[in-house]
Amino acid sequence: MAEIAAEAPNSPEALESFRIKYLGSKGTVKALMEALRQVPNEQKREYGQLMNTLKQLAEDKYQALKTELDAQAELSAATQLDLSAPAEPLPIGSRHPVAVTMNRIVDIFSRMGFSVADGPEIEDDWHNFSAMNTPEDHPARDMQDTFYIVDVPKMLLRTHTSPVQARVMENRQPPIRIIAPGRVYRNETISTRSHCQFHQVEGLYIDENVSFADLKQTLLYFAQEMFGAPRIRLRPSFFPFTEPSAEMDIWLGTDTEKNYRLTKGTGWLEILGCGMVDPQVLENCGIDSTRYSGFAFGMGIERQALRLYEIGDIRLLFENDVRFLRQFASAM
Ligand code: 2NL
Repeated sequence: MAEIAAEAPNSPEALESFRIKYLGSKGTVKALMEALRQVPNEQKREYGQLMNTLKQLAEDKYQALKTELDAQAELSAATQLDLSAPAEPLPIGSRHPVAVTMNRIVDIFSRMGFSVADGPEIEDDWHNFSAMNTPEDHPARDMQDTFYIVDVPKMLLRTHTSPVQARVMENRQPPIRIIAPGRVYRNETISTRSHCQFHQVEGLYIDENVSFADLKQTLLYFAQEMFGAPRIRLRPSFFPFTEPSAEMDIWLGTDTEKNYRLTKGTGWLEILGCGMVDPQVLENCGIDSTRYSGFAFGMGIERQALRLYEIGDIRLLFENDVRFLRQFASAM
């Protein structure tokens, strides 16, 4: 007993030796217990009690030392923390190429005095279609093309950002100069695994005496800033919400094989749709069409991003593979 009391293991290794020596399967306590069998019967009681006291002493000592050593280890781990050490580097994300492209478009129009407007992605039939002069039997309204909310047939996922502009017109009077970037939804299949969500930017300019010449000059400036394109051309087109309507092409030329291929040998590349806002659309949104006129335009972002960064497959924009996205880390 004196021997146990004298022991003072002061490291985890010494404590383990202590445990093996006294409490292990070949230890002192075990050996003395074995010896109990040889003790004469009349002394067994006394010997047994002594044994138990001994065993208890060894176990108590072991537990007490273990608690103390554990506490010491914890304390030294804490004091060894170097709080002045630099932090582990965090992996920094980068902006998505669609976002970069959208920001560039917004930036160019901001410089011409347009401000950003936004609105709900779940819209009503009025703001998405009716106010925009889209007739009841127009194919765009078809279930095949539009996601309707189950049980609420007048609600849908917006198919363009025009409803944002419709809401602005309802809420304030001209001059209005806004740009509406955002997500839009079409019930189409790009591929079996990709969904049907796209990004669009639309613009709207309404004031007294806004003419087709204003539209042309605004979009020429945009084409020059965005693509470095020296020239644009406007081809007649049709949209329910503009009259007259046009598609805008930019001049790339056919000097390089890439441009030849991209423009199918014509030198011209289609970029966006535009037109003078139909007077009926202005009236639908509470604006006096005898006093005010305006122009509007719209373009898909994914397509511009593919062109800007020479990306070969639109699915790369939805898969979010970091090996692909990392390449745009410096584009911001
Ligand atoms: C395209 C063509 C266009 C508009 C969008 C518009 C908005 C209002 C009034 C009139 Cl509030 N028009 N937006 C006008 C012409 C074309 O988009 O190809 N988009 C992807």
